Amino acid sequence: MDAWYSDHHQAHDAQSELLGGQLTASHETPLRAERVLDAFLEAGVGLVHTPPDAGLAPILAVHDADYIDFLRGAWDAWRAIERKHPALPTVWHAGLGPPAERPRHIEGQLGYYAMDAASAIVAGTWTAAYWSAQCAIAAASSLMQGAEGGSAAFAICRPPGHHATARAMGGYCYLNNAAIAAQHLRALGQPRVAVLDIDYHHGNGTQSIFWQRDDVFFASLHADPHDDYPYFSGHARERGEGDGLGATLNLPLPPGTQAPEYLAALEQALDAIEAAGCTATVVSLGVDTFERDPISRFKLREGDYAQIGVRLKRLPRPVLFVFEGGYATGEVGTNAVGVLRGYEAGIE
Ligand code: SP5
Ligand code: ZN
Repeated sequence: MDAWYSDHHQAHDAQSELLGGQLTASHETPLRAERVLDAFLEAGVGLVHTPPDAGLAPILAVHDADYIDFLRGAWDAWRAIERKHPALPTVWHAGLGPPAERPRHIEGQLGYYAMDAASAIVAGTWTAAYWSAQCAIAAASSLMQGAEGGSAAFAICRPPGHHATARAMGGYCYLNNAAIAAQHLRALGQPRVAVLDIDYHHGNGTQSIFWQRDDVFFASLHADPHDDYPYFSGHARERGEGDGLGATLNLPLPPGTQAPEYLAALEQALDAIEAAGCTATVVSLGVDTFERDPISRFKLREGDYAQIGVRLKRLPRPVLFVFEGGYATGEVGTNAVGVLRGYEAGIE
């Protein structure tokens, strides 16, 4: 399988995040994507392509236009009042009535369009997020053209995407690369697309984007939201609404989860995707389930990632892998590529 990668991601280095009451160095660093690229090349999985510019249309098919305008202009507005630090929100509506109205001041806008104080905007954030999404779009297109060949592709996206909703950033995410790819596969003719999210954190953004839709089936394995970020979604009782009722499946798992329980839950998700009659799959591939991940609490080991990959051969093809989280910089590349290698070995 081939991969899509853009070095524009380097323009986004958020520097700080608010974690545990402290402004600390961001865990989401440029080094992560470089490690994944290196591991992909070293393993000889396939070729690496630079995405062409498919423009804003596939992004606007998922995200609200006012949110995109905000992302594009936020740094300049922030720089006009604050010259030293990355832009981070400090105030939120928090569901207090009356309904929120977009404030004029950038400080208010940051809170209006953000779900946490861990996702800073710096000078290169928009450029990096835009090209991260373009990697996902190009990889999806390639699967429909049969061009760069094969029934699987890997988008080395950075910044990640699965926490971003149609109109909010958070969890280091600005544009929802996986949702944009799934929507793009729909636009290119796939009747029903599965999104399987195996990042440690619940893909709250992806879930919310497809919550009321039947044409994209969302299944996620993640830390129980009682115990970890994003806290406000990912419970097993959340199954979608309206036309989307039954097209969302959440499999929350406890802190300390190891491979046997993890793989059992994965089989459940794969059974549900099989039953849903999907014709293509997007995998939100986070490897922050790793035992030495600095912000997570599952206990998967290096060898487990190939085991995950082998099981994913049951997914409806074509399959697009979209890189999400994973913060143990020493192992993030080999773990992510471990899934791809297991997958390729598992395909007959
Ligand atoms: C894409 C992705 O994986 N985003 C994750 C964002 C998580 N941010 C909040 C993490 C809170 C962790 N709290 C436990 C700290 C342990 N020292
Ligand atoms: Zn994560």
